[in-house]
Amino acid sequence: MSQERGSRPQPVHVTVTGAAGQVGYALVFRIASGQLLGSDQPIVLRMLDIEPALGALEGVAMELQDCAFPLLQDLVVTADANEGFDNASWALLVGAMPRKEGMERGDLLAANGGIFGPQGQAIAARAASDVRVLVVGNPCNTNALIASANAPDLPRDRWFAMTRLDENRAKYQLAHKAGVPVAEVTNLAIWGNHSATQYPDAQNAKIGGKPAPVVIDDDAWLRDDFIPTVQKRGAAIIAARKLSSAGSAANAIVDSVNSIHLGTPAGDWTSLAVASNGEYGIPEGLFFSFPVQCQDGSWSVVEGITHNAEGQRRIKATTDELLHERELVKDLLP
Ligand code: NAX
Repeated sequence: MSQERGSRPQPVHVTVTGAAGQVGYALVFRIASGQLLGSDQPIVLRMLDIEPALGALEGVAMELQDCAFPLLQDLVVTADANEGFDNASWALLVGAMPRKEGMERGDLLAANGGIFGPQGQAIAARAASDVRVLVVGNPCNTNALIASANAPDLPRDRWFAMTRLDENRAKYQLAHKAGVPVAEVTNLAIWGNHSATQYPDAQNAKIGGKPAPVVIDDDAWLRDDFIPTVQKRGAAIIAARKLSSAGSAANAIVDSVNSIHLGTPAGDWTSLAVASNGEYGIPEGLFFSFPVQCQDGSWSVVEGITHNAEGQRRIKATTDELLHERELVKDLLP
């Protein structure tokens, strides 16, 4: 961002779709307070939702005004995607159609394709030239595939789908089991789809710099307890709260952008679903969660990680699921 001598940086436009929803509500205050892009970066917050949600969104806008956030330079409330993404440097695609009773996964994918295709086109047409896009609305990997396919001129390395919440969930489980602070758990990658087939990889994780399986020393727990707990944590939260994760999801969005923007710590990595370039044999173009290192605004998939037979089997299962999802939406990919 350009900065004139002695003046504040130019404001960065951040778009949040589905801003009237529960993740949106947990997210926008954190963005406006400076937690997303830093405490000296003014923000223009562009909140996009559908027409029937605009009344509620006006209420969120009033609350944001009432916080008197020094960094919040301007607020836009709109149901028009072109206006919503205008000049955006960050597009956080949270809004999506929830699965309704009796809806098959294919119907859900198609319904969301109807949202993410046009949003991809609006981003390509209206966003800033440095735009980066994080897709959160589910099924987020395949929604990212659809949106990015509808913005063919935008480099694919600008597109991400979120698996950081799964990573954070996994880190907590390992730290709790080992009886250490969560910050001691590093190098934890989620592989594959943000779904119950994801592979949370404790085998290559570290606790206090040592291999997690050595520290935990309980293979049965890692296989039969840890993996399903992480895979099904979203469902456990719905069962307890009668609502899906919102605060932790918003937190993971902030974490994801922080990692992309500020970089990952030396020797560590984070989990992001990105378009595969064939790494680890994953079919080209699938949005697949990998361990990713970020530095100076660019990123790369960490290469050379090995998996045992069970890890390989799980990675194949999540890849097959993503291939199936791609097949179901192939008519939405121009
Ligand atoms: P809500 O139903 O509370 O909010 C969704 C919002 O999106 C609503 O305000 C709705 O009006 C809006 N919306 C629908 N269609 C839209 C469109 N075409 N343009 C703009 N806005 C639109 O859901 P919430 O709990 O906030 O969850 C949002 C999405 O995040 C869901 O798809 C959910 O499955 C997904 N999640 C993904 C996570 C991840 O780790 N990747 C974790 C959290 C969350 O469950």
